[in-house]
Amino acid sequence: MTTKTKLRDDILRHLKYSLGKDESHAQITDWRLALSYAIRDRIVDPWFASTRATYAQQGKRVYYLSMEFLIGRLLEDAVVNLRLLDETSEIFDGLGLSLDDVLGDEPDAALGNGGLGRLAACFLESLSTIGCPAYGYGIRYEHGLFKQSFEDGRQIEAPEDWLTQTHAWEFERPEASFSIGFGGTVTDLGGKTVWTPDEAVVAEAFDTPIIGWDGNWANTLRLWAAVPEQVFDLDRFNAGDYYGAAQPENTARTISRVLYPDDTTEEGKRLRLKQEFFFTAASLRDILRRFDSEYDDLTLLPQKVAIQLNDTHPAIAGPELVRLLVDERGLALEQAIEIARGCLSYTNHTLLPEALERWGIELMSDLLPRHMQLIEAIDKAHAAEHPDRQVTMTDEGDVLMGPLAFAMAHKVNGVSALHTELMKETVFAELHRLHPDRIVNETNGVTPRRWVLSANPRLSQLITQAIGKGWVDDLERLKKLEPMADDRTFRDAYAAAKRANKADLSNYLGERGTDVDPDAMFDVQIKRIHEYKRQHLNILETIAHWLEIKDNPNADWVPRVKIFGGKAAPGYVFAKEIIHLINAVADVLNRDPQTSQYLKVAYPANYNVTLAERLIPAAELSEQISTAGKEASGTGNMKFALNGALTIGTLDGANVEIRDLVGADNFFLFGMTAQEVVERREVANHAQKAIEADPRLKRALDEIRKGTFGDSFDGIVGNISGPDYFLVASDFTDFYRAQRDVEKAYADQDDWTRMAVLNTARSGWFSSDRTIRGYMRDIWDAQALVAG
Ligand code: 73E
Repeated sequence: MTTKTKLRDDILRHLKYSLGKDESHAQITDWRLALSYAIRDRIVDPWFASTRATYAQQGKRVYYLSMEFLIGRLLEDAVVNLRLLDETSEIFDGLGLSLDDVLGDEPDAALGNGGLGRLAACFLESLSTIGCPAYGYGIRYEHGLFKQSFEDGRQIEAPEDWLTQTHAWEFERPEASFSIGFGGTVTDLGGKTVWTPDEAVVAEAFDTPIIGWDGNWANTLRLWAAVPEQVFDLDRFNAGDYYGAAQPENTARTISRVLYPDDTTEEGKRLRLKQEFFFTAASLRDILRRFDSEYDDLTLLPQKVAIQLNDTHPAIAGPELVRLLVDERGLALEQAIEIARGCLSYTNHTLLPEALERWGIELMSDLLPRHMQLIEAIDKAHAAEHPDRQVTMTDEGDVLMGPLAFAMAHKVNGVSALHTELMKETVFAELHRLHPDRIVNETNGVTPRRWVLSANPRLSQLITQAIGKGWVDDLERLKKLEPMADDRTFRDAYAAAKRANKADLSNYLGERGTDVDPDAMFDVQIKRIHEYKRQHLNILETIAHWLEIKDNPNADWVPRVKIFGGKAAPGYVFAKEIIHLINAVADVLNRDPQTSQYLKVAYPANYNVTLAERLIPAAELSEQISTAGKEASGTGNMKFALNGALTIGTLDGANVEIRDLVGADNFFLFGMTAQEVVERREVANHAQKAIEADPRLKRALDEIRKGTFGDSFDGIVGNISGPDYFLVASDFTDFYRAQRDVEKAYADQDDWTRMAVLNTARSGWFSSDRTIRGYMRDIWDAQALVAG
């Protein structure tokens, strides 16, 4: 039987016997589930084989602890990685259905906010592709990131409810559950410290297999759901207190109810700390249980277990692991700290002060009294080793999670070369002086399976025709495309693929109310809305350019569509005003008969992984315009470069490395450097000076102020004209200049394509496979295995 016939039979069998549906009555969801089960069947064997190989070879396991896994849809990934896409597509053609519709029916699991969560998802896929034994550990949120819509141009949030739609990926593991305690008291029982919590919830495991490229290896994403120890309070029910009877259930479930919708801002919420401890403690218990099943010598732990902390969100792992080793296993404190540090390492993702976690000592003592004692003990031990130190793990009544994570990790990494250097110079300067070998850099990456092969099939086909299939798991082979930048036939084919992707996107945008010309330049800024990312700089430049077109509507303007996508944290007032302004500008410009043929603004709502997969392959210009020193890395920037969009950007995060690799001639640089940014802030009235020096900027601000876009947007205009911490005014003039350079370059379409080809050819280094190999070598000391 051929692969295709067998798969088809399996789909039909699942439709009938797993879903109980007759072909003639099957809905799209039934087909999606039938396909999912048939695909899942093909993952289970390699999954088991991977586990067996890890046990048989006593391999070191990597545990990636993360509050967020922005995995998106999984079915297409699985079909692609099993190399069954063509067969699957033909099967559904034969059934009179479109595979795109079937794949599109899957809920997009938005268990993350942005880059940090998406990075975790790319890492899981690369770990499986490489064959590194690994587990992702996180929270099974009932509600992921909120759904965004616009009303009168303003963001409206609605709850996300992916779990109400059936999906086939998770296996419930009621046998793998742990009771996690909070609060209570600590007592000394004859030299033995005992923590007696006064509240407990059960962490129940749900496993999702993550299959790597070519289907050889699969790792597990284990997400914890919070369930009550006692489902129901029968006494209260019998006493007539029907609502009260359900209270234990509610209190427990609240912990895994919803993802915190903040990206790079931290909210000091008790529930957040509970979530962090909940999943960290459950994961550590699970890790030790697995270790105990194989070894009986705790000093082997660092040789067999690597635990990566994705930012400080799981940093309570330090004290908790020490507690398990000291209080429950009887080790001495110093030895416990050493063993824990041998296992733990910490990734820092941001230097923004508002995102550096700190928890009130009072809250910590109340919720985790034993951990508070151990944090003080860890701090004291560190002080004893470094008598001249200034840093402390507590400050002004708070526990500082960054220094704590640093002290408890054997390696601490930044996510781009620039960010790692800034870590050494600023936030961790003193800790770096005390531990000069601890900080390492691991520049982020993205998985080419999702972000090129499946998101951009046209480009992928072209690449494979040109250089063979090997690039998919050896992305630096894209280098072989370099000479083809000078090959006319290849360039034409490359441009045709881009043009077709743009046509698809313009249909999509058209269906959502914004008609755009597929021959215009597609200029895209997609990411969380944040002042440091400066969407307001982009829209301000758009207004200035619009005014310039209006002055001279008959000139030969390069048509452009400015596309925005992104959500604002619900409590972030300034970011929400930026959203409102973008929509208000879109409203005016798109209806302007003089200019709309040259300049339009599109802002599709509810930006998520699925929408990113549509936008990136169609993009020609990638906006990476953060204030230098503020964007730790960025990963969208890498996806764009791989898909042949040219970057307009500052020297920030991984933009620096992108520019180094693709070449300065193929990158539109503007703006101040991180150093210049610091100096500029010292200049008195820097914003006013910049505005007075640039009449275009002044005019754009006046245009907003006078109400052309409905509202007067006092927050934005006032900020840019006043404190302007993110230096929108000071970077405006150079940004405007760089945008005109972009237009000049775009006017020569063929040369533009040449530059785009070079971007693709030279971006192979940004594969997350390369990043993971770096972590394995520099941080985890982990080896890849082969499943039998
Ligand atoms: O530059 C990005 C980076 O590419 C950075 O802002 C982001 O992480 C990406 C992956 O390394 C990030 N997210 C957060 N901090 N940095 C964060 C902070 C608090 C809550 C949720 C996310």
